[in-house]
Amino acid sequence: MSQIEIIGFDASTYVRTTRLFCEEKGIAYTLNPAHLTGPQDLSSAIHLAFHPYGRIPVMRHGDVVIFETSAICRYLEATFGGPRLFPESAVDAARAEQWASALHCYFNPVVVRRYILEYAFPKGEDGQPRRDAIDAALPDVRDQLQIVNEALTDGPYFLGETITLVDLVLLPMVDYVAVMPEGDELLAAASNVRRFRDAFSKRASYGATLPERLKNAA
Ligand SMILES: N[C@@H](CCC(=O)N[C@@H](CS)C(=O)NCC(=O)O)C(=O)O
Repeated sequence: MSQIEIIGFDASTYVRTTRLFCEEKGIAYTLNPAHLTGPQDLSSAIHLAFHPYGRIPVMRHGDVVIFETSAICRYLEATFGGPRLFPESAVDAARAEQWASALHCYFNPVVVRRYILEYAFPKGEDGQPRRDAIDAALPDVRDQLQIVNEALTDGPYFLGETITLVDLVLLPMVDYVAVMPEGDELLAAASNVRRFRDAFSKRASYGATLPERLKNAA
């Protein structure tokens, strides 16, 4: 049977979620940037044939091509063995999906798009991060972290001791927050989020998926 290919860059938070999923379940995969040499290739015809919205990750398994992180993980869960990462009980399954959806729709646009990407891809005239954009984002970043901090009260993970997909969605974003110039201060004010990251960082899947960019920052 053909191997799982994850198409995307290792720096991408959502690509890391799918890699974490494979690692946690013991699924062999390759990270294959293939036709992707840089962000500009996301709008190439070849990539749009895989992902009509020009995003990553995409998963290829033989003839099966899936885009969108949750859909990829659902396919992997249904196709392979290993520990369950989608909870079984109705309440836990709904809770995990509720938080995953909130992270995609509310947390990511603020914390990744308005804050982390401002540092990662500076848009200032002098090639520097735009200080006014970062300062405008920071109160909203703090609010988002507080909401998740509250959800992690029992912790260390969203559903307690057992890891599920939603934790794999959060970890890559929090890992970038930690290395931002304001990271220490932000996580000091969100101690459950810091505990979550500390617990996750002890898992083998964490080191196996650490982006080059974060290896250099550590
Ligand atoms: N809803 C998508 C989000 C994917 C996404 O936004 N990926 C980012 C990388 S982490 C991306 O492709 N960014 C490129 C862009 O926005 O042009 C999913 O769950 O896979």
